[in-house]
Amino acid sequence: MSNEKTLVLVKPDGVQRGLIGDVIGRLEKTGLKIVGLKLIKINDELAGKHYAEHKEKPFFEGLVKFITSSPVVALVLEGNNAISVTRKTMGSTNPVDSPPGTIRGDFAIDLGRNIIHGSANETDAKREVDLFFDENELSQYSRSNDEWITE
Ligand code: D4T
Repeated sequence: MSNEKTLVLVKPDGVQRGLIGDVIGRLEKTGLKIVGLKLIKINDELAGKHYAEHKEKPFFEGLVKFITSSPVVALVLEGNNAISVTRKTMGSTNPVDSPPGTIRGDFAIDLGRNIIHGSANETDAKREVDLFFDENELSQYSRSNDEWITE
């Protein structure tokens, strides 16, 4: 689909390691527009909802413990193919399989400490944006250079 919104989290490891600026900077430079942004502490309830698909997995408990262990930065990015562009910029789930130049490839070495989350598809993106942001926390605006980013 052309114009999309996607949810990104700079996970606790990214926040603790001082990588918020690097991560957001890389995503910003793609041309995607930041339409929502906040620092929040995820509680068990929100973690359970966000990772509902992994409830039965052996790593679920560790995942919830990790994602609730420190604040995260949540952001909503908007633009043409925002979901796939963000996933490409992030790299693979396992940093070991992420090439240099991707966020995970450059900043991470462990599957359970992979710095960033990005929505996997349109259905997840809608659900996750709604889960983390109220409608009034999202901004609609145009940028003076939009015509130099999207034809
Ligand atoms: P997230 O959701 O964090 O963006 O990651 P992905 O979308 O790329 O990957 P995922 O949903 O399959 O995994 C969610 C989260 O769980 C961690 N994880 C995953 C883990 O700790 N052990 C595992 O074996 C797997 C598969 C990493 C990301």
